[in-house]
Amino acid sequence: MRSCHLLVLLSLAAATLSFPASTSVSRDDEDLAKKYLDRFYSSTEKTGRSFNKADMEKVRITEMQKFFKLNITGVLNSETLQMMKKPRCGVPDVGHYSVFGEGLKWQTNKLTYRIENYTPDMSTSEVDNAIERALQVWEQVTPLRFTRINSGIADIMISFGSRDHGDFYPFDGPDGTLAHAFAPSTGIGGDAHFDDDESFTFQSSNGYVLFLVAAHEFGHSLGLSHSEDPGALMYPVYSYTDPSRFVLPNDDVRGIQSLYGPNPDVDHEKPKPTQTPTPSACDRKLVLDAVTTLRGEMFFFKGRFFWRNYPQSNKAEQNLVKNYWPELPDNIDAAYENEEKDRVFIFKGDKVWALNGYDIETGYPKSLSSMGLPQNVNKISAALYDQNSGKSLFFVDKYFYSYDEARKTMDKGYPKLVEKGFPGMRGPVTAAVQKGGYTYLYSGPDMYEYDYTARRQLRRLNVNYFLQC
Ligand SMILES: [Ca+2]
Ligand SMILES: [Ca+2]
Ligand SMILES: [Ca+2]
Ligand SMILES: [Zn+2]
Ligand SMILES: [Zn+2]
Repeated sequence: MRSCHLLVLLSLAAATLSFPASTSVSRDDEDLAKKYLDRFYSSTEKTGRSFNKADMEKVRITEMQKFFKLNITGVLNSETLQMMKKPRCGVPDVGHYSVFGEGLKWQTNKLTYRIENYTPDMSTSEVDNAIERALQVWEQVTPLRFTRINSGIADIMISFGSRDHGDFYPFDGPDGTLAHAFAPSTGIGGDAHFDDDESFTFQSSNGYVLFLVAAHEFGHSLGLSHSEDPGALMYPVYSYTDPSRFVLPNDDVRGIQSLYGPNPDVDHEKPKPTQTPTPSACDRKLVLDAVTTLRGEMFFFKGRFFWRNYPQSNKAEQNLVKNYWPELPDNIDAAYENEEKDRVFIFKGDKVWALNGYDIETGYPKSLSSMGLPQNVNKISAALYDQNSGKSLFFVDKYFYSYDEARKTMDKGYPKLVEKGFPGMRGPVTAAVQKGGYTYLYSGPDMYEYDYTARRQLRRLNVNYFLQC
């Protein structure tokens, strides 16, 4: 099965899983896990040794945890289930088709496509435009050229259908499989099918952006398999990006060019827009946007990405902000957790969002002044909650404010120079967090450990300290 499905189970995930607490596994979740492993990790069965059933499950779960860089336990825990419930594509990650194989590519650079029918969700011109731009994504970086035909058999036949639609891979109604596509070959090879029980949109995040789904599917149509890079278009999990600002990530460019080579017609004089590369947790020069705890874990934000760090894990898990919280902006300014209220606050510009696990509290985003900050502060650079004193500290470059959560008032005498509260801290504070009773202030790629109550600097560390690099 060289097909691609985007499983959409986000609402389900939010409804049934507390985040990120470990829970016992329900019967429904076990069924879901079995189906997931059968579909995406079936090939592990072909290993030479004979395993009993329980061992087999363990091997497949381990394979999946490896692919997604989860904590490798070999058991179905809530973290693994949570990943299984994310919207994703259906091409197996480990399987006969995880690598489409040597030479599984088109033998010509001139390909035809045909749009056989339309979805009622969008106007025909919107569908035409979305499909054309999705193909251009690949055309721009390769010698491939696509010509549209309106009758007869094209290399890439594009259609909308629901349930049984003429191949062996029926769609599943709303909120399951979104689309699938077949790797290059004659006949059904290259074809892309979209589940018309989904709601496709031109650019709204309320529904599935046809352009984004199609661009991913056409990657399969051209011979690409899945990428483990969460920033890649070919990552198995769907996420929203503004289609008008879409730039093909480097990982996908490398992938497609390994099959077809670069675009010979590209104007080398003209600077090309490039996607910011997926950040590395081990980059010694990394400057984090924000750091916070969340129910015992640590979250590190950088651009479109964040890392998540568990007490018992040995590697920080990287993901897209949009995969967890589709409504949150990228490139946030600051974040902190108020453990008593079980809320995480996320800041960008003059807005603040309150998170309750996966969910964004209703009524948010609110303005910064709702946190007690003065009207003239229109952006903060870092924030933390001091458990000892019950104060929230808001950093605005070299100054900080102290907000009394109990009395709901800003403490008198603020803003103060950061150096007054944190002796030895001279640069601007770019991120901050409190962990295990210690306060950590980041200034660019440097990090300083403080005992805030004693107003004492304890250690100078680096940005990677908590990132399990
Ligand atoms: Ca075909
Ligand atoms: Ca579906
Ligand atoms: Ca920041
Ligand atoms: Zn896919
Ligand atoms: Zn199909």
